[in-house]
Amino acid sequence: MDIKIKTALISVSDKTGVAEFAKELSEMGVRIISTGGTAKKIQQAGVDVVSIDSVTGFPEMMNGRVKTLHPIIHGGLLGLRDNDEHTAAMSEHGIDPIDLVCVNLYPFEKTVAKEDCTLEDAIENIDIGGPSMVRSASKNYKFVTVVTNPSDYGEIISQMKNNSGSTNFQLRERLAREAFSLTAGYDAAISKYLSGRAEERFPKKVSIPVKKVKDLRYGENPHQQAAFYRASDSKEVCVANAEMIEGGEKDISFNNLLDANAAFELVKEFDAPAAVVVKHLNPCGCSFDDNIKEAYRRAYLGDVVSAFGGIIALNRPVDKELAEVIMESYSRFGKENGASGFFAEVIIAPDYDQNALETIRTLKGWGKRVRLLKTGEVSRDNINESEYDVRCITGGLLLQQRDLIGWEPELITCPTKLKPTDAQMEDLKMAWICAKHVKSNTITLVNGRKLVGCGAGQMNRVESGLIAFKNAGKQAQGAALGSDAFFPFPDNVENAAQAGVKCIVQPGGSKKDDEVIAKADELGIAMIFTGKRHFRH
Ligand code: 93A
Repeated sequence: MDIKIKTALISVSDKTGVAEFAKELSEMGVRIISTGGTAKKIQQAGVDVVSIDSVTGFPEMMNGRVKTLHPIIHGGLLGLRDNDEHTAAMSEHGIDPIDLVCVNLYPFEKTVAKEDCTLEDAIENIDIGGPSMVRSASKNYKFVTVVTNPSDYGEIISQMKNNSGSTNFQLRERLAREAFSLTAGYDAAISKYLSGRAEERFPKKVSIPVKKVKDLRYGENPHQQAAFYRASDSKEVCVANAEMIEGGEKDISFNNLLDANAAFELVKEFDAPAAVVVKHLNPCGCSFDDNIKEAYRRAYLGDVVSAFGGIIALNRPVDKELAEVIMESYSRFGKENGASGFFAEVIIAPDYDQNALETIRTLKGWGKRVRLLKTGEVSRDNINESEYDVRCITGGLLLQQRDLIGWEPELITCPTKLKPTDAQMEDLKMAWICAKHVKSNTITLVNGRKLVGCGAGQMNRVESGLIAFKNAGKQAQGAALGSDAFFPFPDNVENAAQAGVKCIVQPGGSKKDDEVIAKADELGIAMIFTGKRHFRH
């Protein structure tokens, strides 16, 4: 079927030959609608043009992001001329048919090929309106001619000239085929570019700027030499950037730095005053409270045996009173609670006042041995998200983004019949945050804002649970349980119920979730799913 071209819409980025094409069309009596830059170019050649905004009744807006995206345009392209309903809709809404679309797209590939191309440049060069018109016209090629390549202008004009201003079906079909292949290639280029950017996060060559701080006494063991380097562009409030204000009798060690980092990264998660005691990279004590002294006292009492020789992290400055409470755990209340003795290797806190320092120094015994690290005010605003988490394997390095995700209330679901109470929810949140900072497999137990049990680094999750329950003893009664990854079987739920656990937080997503949920329902446990896991290998 031949279709006479009465109205043409021209909107091109590559303006090669467009003025001549428009002139020829115009001379055959075709009405030409056009967008900003194209209209200007055509007008300069002395050809009459109708501006797109006078057709749509809307100005081109948002820096040109919206210019042709309008039902007046897409109705004119998509409406079937031989369908009564379509033609009725067109006349009802004042939509004139558009018989020819001449479009070429924003030069996305050329833009991203430039060396200095920014993400913003690339995004702005994703053409939306152009491909939309091309696709609308191509879908309706029975009636509409779509031109996407200046090399086709000549053939179209000559066919129209020889055919009373019409194009034939065969030509329109070929042009539509080419047009769909153009938009498919265009989208593929965008997708490829964006995937390439994902790869760029981990470039082929890595250079992480670091500055040597000092040689360390030794590494993990006395027969290993070691040194401490600081990432020179890191502004984060963290152990690496902390100031050692009291060195103890021996300088801070490789293991002290690792443990201090583990302790401080956990205490940083809390907005409320919080205290953490870490041993061998895992927290054995953690608590928060309106009052930092109470938070410390409860953190310490979570596991007085493991706290011996631990690392204490606080997210509030240490004053004399807090220093006294810490000292008391060495003497009176530590002993009252079953500790045979106590000392801490490191205390890490935002600051220490003069009286606190004197209190710590005057204590015979570990007061002289403890290393004090001062970090400055704890803030999560300056966490450097682009920083890598670097791990070593023999002969290589592994890089990953840091695990900066914490508690995400919008992702939480509760599949059990019982729902956690507000108080349980608070403990579940803490159990979850603590689990994130424990070596996998992890089971944490929190009761009344206090970490009371922790099973870390076991080769199966059941064993981690059993350790946590044993750790907690009576404190497991009514506790909230956190698991860093899903339960593959219901066995952990059974053991938890036996220990007195009343609520559970875990990612969910196991093949056997149904069985796990059924077990929790049977045993009267409220369980929530976080939808994300926190492996820490
Ligand atoms: O930014 S867009 O995606 N939004 C639109 O509504 C739109 N309509 C046409 N880009 C749009 N276009 C594109 O503008 C065409 O595909 C063409 O590449 C270009 C022509 O703009 P001008 O005539 O102002 O030079």
